[in-house]
Amino acid sequence: MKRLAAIFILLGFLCVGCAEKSTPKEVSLKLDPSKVEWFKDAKFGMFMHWGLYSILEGSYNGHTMPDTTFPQGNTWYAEWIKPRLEVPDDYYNGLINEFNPVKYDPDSWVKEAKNAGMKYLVITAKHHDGFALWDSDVSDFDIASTPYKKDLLAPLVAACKKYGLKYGFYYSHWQDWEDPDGAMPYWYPWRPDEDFEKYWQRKSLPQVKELIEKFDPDLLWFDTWDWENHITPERRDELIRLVRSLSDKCLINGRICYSNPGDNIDFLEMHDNAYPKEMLDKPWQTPATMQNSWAYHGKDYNWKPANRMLRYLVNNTSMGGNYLLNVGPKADGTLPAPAIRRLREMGAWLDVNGEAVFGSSPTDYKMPEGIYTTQKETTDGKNLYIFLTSPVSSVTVPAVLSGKCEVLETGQPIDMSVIGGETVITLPETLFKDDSIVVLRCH
Ligand code: JFZ
Repeated sequence: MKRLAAIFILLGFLCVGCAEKSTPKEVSLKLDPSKVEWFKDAKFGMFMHWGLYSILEGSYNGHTMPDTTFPQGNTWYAEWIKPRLEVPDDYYNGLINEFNPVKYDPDSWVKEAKNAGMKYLVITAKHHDGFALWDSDVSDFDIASTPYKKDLLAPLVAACKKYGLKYGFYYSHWQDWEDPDGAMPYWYPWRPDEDFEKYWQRKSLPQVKELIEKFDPDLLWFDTWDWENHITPERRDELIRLVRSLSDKCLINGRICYSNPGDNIDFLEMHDNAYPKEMLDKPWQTPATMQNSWAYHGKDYNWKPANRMLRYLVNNTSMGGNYLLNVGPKADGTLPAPAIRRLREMGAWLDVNGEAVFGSSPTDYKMPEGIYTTQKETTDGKNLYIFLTSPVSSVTVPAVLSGKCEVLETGQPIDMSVIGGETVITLPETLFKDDSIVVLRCH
């Protein structure tokens, strides 16, 4: 009898233990909608892929990605080098002894982002390889185990605060190639669900908790895709509940469970480099690369021109979405020169045209290909902004505009005439002096 009582008491204690460990059930899975406003106004953010893979720069043992001599090698994504170019575990995980970003200067990173017009920054706190950029209490596969030793996230967060940028973390909650129970790419044996559960409870959830408690992020960027995966609606909600219980502001993206994000996420994440041609019923963003690869790839020369990236930004703005543009820093902590030049070009354009982008909202005008519109209430009334991405001789707006029209950059007056219920704007040929996007402000 005594023994039975003792067992009951013990069970009681265990239960209290589990209640403490798991998160309170009564917490709402929905975030206060006002907390998403900054995101909707932000339009432009910086994504950063940085980790052990940055050391390899897309090449290993004489092979460079993409390399079709490997069955799974046909991709540019340098952060995927380990499974794709079949880098042995020991070699790859041993890179932890080499990662030493002595030139890391987060102040200069955030300054570049700020000058480019970006309003938030999202960095890979942990990518699929399992390596944590902060000093994690949960796993030793982290920055503290490198020669550099020092946490990389706290100084970045401080710089974001200094320059007024919101900040968030990419956290690979599903794939983890270092943890013995983490999910692996689809061509590996399927990780049994009960094993995955161990990783989930031992590393994934605790590291998310750690990230929120240590750094108080504005956003968490989770990643799954269309393959069969371990993130069931139950696990998805368990993770959402954890985030909500620890933060009343942290946004969660739709890729937490790509094919079934549910109603409690805060914004949708498009496919990589995918630009919707229509409005969506939730806030959204496109994660986009500057090279083909996310992580810095030394032989990926496919740098997109700044002007094209501005077009993507404008497309998304006109559809109510954001553009999260990626920069892959080098392993030494510096930003690649081609990335810096593009950021500065984009920033220079936004310096004079940002009024038409930031804080604007979409219109419901259907415009011809290559012409985009936004609108905004300003002190002198409601402005319509028209983005011309290539030379045209006239634009017809399906509305009556009674005020004036001018080129936003120069103030050059532009002729408008109302015909029927429409307004025809006539553009001089001399307007298109180079291939940059011309913005008109009309009201
Ligand atoms: C994922 C990662 O695997 C990749 O390394 C990078 O971090 C990127 C931002 O996200 O890649 C994906 C995710 C989803 C799809 C494609 C690539 N998808 O749904 O097609």
